[in-house]
Amino acid sequence: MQPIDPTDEHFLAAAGALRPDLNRTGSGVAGAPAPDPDAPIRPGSGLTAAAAIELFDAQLTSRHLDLAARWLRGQGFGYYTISSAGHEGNAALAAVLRPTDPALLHYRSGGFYCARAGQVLGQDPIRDILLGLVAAADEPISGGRHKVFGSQPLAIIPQTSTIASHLPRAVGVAFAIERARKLGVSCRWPDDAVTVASFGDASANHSTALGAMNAASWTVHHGLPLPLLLVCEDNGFGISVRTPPDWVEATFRDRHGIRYLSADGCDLAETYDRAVEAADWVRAKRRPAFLHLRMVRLMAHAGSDVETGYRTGTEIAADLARDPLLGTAGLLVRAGMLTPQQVIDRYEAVREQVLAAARRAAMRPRLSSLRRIMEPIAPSHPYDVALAATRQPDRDRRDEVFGDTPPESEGPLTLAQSINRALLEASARHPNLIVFGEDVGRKGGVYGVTRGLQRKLGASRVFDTLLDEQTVLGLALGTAVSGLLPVPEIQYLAYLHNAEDQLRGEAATLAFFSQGQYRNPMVVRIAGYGYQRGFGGHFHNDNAVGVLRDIPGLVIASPSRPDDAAAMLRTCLAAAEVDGRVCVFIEPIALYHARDLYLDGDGGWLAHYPLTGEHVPLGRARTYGDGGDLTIVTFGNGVYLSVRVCRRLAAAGIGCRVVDLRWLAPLPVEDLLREAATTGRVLVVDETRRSGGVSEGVVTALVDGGFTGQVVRVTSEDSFIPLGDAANAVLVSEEAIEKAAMDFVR
Ligand SMILES: Cc1ncc(C[n+]2csc(CCOP(=O)(O)OP(=O)(O)O)c2C)c(N)n1
Ligand SMILES: [Mg+2]
Repeated sequence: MQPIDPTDEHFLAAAGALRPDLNRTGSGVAGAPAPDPDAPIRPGSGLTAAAAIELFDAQLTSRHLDLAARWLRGQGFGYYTISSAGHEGNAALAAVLRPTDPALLHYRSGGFYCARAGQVLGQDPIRDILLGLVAAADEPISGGRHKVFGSQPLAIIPQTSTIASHLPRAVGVAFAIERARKLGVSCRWPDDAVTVASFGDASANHSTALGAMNAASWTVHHGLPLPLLLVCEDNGFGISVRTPPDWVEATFRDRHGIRYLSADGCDLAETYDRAVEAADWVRAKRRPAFLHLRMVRLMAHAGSDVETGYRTGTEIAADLARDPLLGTAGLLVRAGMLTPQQVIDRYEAVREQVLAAARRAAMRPRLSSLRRIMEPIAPSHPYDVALAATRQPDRDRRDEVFGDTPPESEGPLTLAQSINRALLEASARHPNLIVFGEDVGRKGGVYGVTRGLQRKLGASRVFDTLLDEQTVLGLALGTAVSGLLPVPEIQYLAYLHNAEDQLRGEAATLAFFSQGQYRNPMVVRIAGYGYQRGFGGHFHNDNAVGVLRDIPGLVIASPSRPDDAAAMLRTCLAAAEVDGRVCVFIEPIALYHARDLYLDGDGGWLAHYPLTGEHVPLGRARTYGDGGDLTIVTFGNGVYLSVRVCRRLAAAGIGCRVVDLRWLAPLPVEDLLREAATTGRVLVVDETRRSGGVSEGVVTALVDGGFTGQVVRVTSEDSFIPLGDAANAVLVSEEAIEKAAMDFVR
């Protein structure tokens, strides 16, 4: 076969020119004794000749997979051409780790993947990677949904394309290994595992990467263990943008609490030795290290990238001369393990093997059925969820946390109290549950919702994080995929947005891109919505949920009443446990401490704690009243406002019913259509926005469901929330609801 890329051509020419080191024993010269496979590949290195040969094969395989990717693309079969060429030194990283060490990898990890696959029986990395390149339906990790390095048997958690977005999760995974052991609950990874996370030099600048490293430093500073090996694969470029040669070292050499090591990533023996040092240190000390590997990027950024537009020919030639495959071939030839011809023969044999497999892969069926494509997004087993939600909590643990006053015996509770008790109860039902966020520990939350939890459950289960929502969610992602059941808190809805990709891009997609082989069950509690009396302004009254509503598979719970809140929290935790669902639980701040409904002292917004056997099925609404003139459809604060308005409407002779949606996703369509049909008139009361708010979904569901009556909506305005009383001008008011209802019915 003719070489198909300059990298290919260069390797063949340069490998043929390699020469053995005549000063070394067994130097491959005819008649010399055969070299000892257990001897170091180079004096002073811990890498044996035998191991070097194995890693060379992994490197060759990776390279030919990259060449095959270009061939497949050219033939119209392949969809992906970002290569690992120049980064194959990461095979050494796999060699120094265990195949049970969780890995979150850079997209140039072909060498690592092939080397790790060689450590586990029954793996066929050539087939699996090729199936990924052609998006075949039987590709084992994503089933043709995405080209990723991921594998369940190889403990490689697949990554998204968003650079650095896996690093907060990596911190969470490392944290989980130690925390699960401390709590005595089971973990997906062995007790002494090391988490490895790799990324590029340009990615290292991303705030997500820096946030994760900061979180690692913070963790160490607090004396907590964090077995995390960060690996920066520095090829000096982020597509066309240069990273100065000394930037990564200057920036990361002295990170507080993170040990820095570096190596020439094109030299397999040096990479191996430094990686052994780093991995052994992390494993033994349970502290993070940063391994900086200087590499080259061959075959450009991707197949479509013409690098001559931003690099000189001399530079490109200098990188080719540093080809890590050539480096390893040189080690092997110099040690007398292979002759130059044997190197070339081996290279060509792997080419043939990979190309033959590529031809087979190209013929594999692709994903075509919609049902199959979407299957992993929102698994739903309502019966099992109901069982899990209503399962008796461990009695001893429950007694321990509640003492003499179980919540059923407490008398009516506020929303905040009810959620508080539900979290305590959940700790007894789910021994792997952990609660964390900014201020949730000592202070018990800005609004007291988690008050007393840390004292009762201990600081290992209920703890404060540093002030970084990306880290809060990353901890949830990493602990969840490791087997814990995280309940992170985002202090205000407005502050979700700076970390939102961790939910949208990472949490919500994991099951989709791994066919459920990796899941990150969690319940993210978010204090939200407007009408706060104490604390004004937009950011403490943010009412925008559009950004959540369009995330496929995300469960959005929006309790309004105290009893529903506890029961819905049970459901969310059960849906997370049973179906691996990612749930967002939006708590209306303005109702946290509400007690009365119509009159001072009436206690109309308090409720008794639900009995253990009660839960609220996903996507089921609740109706208040049975009036026949008008159906008000609402949620959150809208329930409180609408129920009050209803009483006034009743006095005016208008019979209303108020439907509390309770779930903003999935919407309770069946209940909605039934209640709408009963009156034939629907007034949607939506405290979020007129555009992108919940009401758009409700109206659409009515139309889709064939509702033939009339629909009107009152919503908050498409505005940010101003400070003080001006807020009332943009938020839905009782007056607006009442007027709309009157106009509608009369
Ligand atoms: C958050 C984000 N922004 C932009 C991109 C587009 N992009 C993909 S790779 C890349 C460069 C990454 O460079 P580096 O981290 O050095 O990795 P390398 O490709 O050099 O190995 C960019 C900008 C992305 N994937 N994610
Ligand atoms: Mg780079």
